[in-house]
Amino acid sequence: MPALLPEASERPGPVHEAMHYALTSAGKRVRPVLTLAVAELFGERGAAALDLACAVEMVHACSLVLDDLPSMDDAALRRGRPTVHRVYGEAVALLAALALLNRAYALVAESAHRLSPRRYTSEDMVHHLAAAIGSGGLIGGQALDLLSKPEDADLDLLEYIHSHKTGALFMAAGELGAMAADARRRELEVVARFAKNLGLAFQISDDLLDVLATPEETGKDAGQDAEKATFVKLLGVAGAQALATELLGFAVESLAPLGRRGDPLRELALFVEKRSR
Ligand code: GRG
Repeated sequence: MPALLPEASERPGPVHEAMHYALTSAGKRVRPVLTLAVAELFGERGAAALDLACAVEMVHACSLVLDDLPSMDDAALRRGRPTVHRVYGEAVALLAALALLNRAYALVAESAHRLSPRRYTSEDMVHHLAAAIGSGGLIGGQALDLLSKPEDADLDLLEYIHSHKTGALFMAAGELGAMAADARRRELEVVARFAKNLGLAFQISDDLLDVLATPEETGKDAGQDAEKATFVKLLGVAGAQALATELLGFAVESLAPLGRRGDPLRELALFVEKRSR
């Protein structure tokens, strides 16, 4: 993955260094694994699919750098190390995040061109990612996450926030993998349904870990959601756990049309169910 970025020694050094710092730290890589698992189950195993998966991780890394900024969550710890702005300053962190995002778009276009699936154009793939990130996707979810008061939160608002700020990138990760492998539209829908439920369950488990796990376990500050609307606040720990389990059940059910080919995705759902970081 670092080979897909400009060298840290290349100008502007601090921005490139911060990009490497953000991208190569010890994340779980769930989203790119989803892209690769989906591409592989539909028969695509080449290097271009790997680059596509790296682009998805770049978008995620960008979102984490922005999410941690003082004007957003003001986090000190991420992936077991100081956040990017704590090391490089706010201006460099912002520029590095934007540069990661830009690199991701370029990489999706390049990979799509190399893959050249029959059913999807390179524009389809770039457009798909852009829609997932925009104000109707991650940005929209993040905006309402920051602006909503916990007392205003109901299930509908929380579902909007979670499915946009987290679910949208899970969906794009899965769908891009399917497009890379030239999956049929019907198969793309199966993947989208799986990824939507998986993403929502993943965010609920993230909220649960925020109250139940230590910074040593998660690699990030605990209690970050104290001022926020979360499913844990609305439903309690047991209620949120039950909802996450139900959503993972829906995710796995939606894989039925894939038969045994869906097993790697079933494994991923199990990982989300059991995760402790
Ligand atoms: C322009 C890409 C872009 C985003 C702008 C800041 C923002 C809008 C959105 C933030 C979205 C966000 C950070 C949602 C939280 C998702 C989440 C559960 C993060 C933690 O994911 P893990 O556990 O992290 O997969 P690791 O470190 O393992 O990769």
